[in-house]
Amino acid sequence: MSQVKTADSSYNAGKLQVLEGLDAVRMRPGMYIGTTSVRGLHHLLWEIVDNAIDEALGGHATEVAVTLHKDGSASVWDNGRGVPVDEHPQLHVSGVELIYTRLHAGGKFGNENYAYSGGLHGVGASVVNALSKWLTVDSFRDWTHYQMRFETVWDEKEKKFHAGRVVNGLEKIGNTRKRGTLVRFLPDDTIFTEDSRFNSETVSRRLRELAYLNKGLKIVFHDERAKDAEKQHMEFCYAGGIGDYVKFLNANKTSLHDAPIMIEGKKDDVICSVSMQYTDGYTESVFSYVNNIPTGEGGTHEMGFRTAMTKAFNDYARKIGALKEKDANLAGEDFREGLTAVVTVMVKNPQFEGQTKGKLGNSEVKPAVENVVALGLTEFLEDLKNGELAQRIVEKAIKSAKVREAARKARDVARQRNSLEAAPLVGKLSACTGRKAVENELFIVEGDSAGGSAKQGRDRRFQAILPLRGKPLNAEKKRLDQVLANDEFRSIITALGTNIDEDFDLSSLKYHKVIILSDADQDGAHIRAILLTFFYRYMRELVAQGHVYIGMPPLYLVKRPGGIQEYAYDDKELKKLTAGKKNYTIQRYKGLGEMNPEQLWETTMDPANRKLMRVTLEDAAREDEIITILMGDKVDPRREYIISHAEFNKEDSFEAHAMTEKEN
Ligand code: TSJ
Repeated sequence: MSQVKTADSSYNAGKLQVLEGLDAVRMRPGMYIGTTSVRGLHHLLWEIVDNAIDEALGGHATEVAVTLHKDGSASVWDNGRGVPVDEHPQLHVSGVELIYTRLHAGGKFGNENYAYSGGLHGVGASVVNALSKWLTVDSFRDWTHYQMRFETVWDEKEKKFHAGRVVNGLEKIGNTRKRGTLVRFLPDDTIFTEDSRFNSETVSRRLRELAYLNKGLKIVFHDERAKDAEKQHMEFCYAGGIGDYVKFLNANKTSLHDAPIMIEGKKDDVICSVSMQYTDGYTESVFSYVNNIPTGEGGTHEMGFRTAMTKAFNDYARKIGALKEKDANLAGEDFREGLTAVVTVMVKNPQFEGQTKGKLGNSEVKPAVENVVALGLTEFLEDLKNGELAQRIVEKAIKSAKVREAARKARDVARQRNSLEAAPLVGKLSACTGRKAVENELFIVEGDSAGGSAKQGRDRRFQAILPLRGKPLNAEKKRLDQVLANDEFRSIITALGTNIDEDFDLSSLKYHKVIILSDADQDGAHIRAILLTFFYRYMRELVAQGHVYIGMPPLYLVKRPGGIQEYAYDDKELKKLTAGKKNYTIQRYKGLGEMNPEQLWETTMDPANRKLMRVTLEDAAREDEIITILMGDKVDPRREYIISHAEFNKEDSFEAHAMTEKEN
């Protein structure tokens, strides 16, 4: 393997520092990419993809392609200008070398065209280089194909790795008629020890999302590892941008109008696009983004959007006489009943706040978005050809206000009677004896029989069991009053002690771990999705503060001679357990009910042995989105989706982060 050149004129103190900078990334990868779990692994890919998308955003590229290769590497290509290859006047190294070896260097800095680049993933290509075994860059520029290669090399003298060193300096490979940049890298599996393989589902989902967010951009995805031809090659390109996105989200629902309401504008350096489509349902689904990054916790852009919507619709309602002078204004939520919307903004120097950094904090964005949306929406409503739709939305809102008022009254009565505390829990919840909420755990268990096993197997000092009989109803199609009327949800609300929605109070939480235990089959996945959607919609803080977990029962029991029994939680573990062994039998667990109380305790409930996945707000939001897509009026696509996504215990599906108890 080649060595790093020393003692030439370009080798100066500054450069040495730079290289040690990359080594530092390997010492503390978490500081740069947050985590070395699969999530951090994907951050590497998003960083590179972001750079290609930036080239398109700047108007220089029309196509981006991502390939997952069989050797575990990934490559990203765009048909833009090609990364600059000329030498930096002071540093005497090429632009390419600068981008990959200097922390925080790159085209994005000090360049107006790149002012809106992503703030969250923007760790720099150099970080990707530092955390890869090797990385290659091909630049097709000025009719010439240039190439450069970096490797993380072992230093025998110093007994350590040097991150991302140049092994092949910038070379002219030949002539070309192509333009663009191709970057390929192999994530270092000694860094990403948990899992160093890219997840096809995660990657394709995000690429599809990026295609919706960047109107007209063609994004191609190749997964050379996939067996299924259908999954090997996908193309995403949406001429309607986020308008197509809301149509996709509403595909299984009955929408009130065909063409989404589109609003676009720029105010004070904030570029803002909104698409809205109403359905005949009751729930509101607003998906927001800042510089192409999802903001699951909302923030100032969503606030501006809501304020503007409320104002524009109320003004319009008065103008057409639906609201009289004496009438109070309608509430914002009344105009959002049945609404699916996508709000996306481009912001300079975005500040991300909140637990998961999923909330936009920039205060200047609210008035800017408010201005753009109020103007655009008013224009839409006052356009005579939209009059009929506008009238229907106002009527729907007036109806919603009436129902809401009735529900509030009913709730007040219910609260006075304290009925939430009473009936549904009798004979259902098996409470624990301990009184310390911080230590206590509530297992929400699918089915009475598994509930019975859990009840017998648990440590009653701190573990409470709430069995669910059948499925709780899907919160998606229901109004709050209907959700409150459902016994399964009522018992969960009562057991947790927090109340819900506007009245939610985290400080009254009686169990700091809320653990969903469902079967590893379709029904189980469905129940889990419904529960997560419920928590996401009505107890969001519970998820945001990390109180919600998914219990992981083992999938297999391996028995060997001599009475040896071992459990495997996924196929990978099963392979490990049986590798090189003869004389064993495998029992596959289909449901929790197949385990006796001792087995359930040992494998799934005992904090010393069990596996839990902590649910992030992102995970819950994804379930919510899936439910939004699925729980429409049409049945077949829904079934198909559930079936293809239900095997959550397989490595490459549900992506909450598996953690053992110790890591928490
Ligand atoms: F991440 C990355 F940096 F490695 C990367 C960059 C990865 C990929 C897939 C693409 C890119 C990239 C960078 N694509 N296109 C560019 N463009 C530039 O860096 C560029 C090109 C021309 C000029 C110019 O002023 O002529 C300026 C820049 C910044």
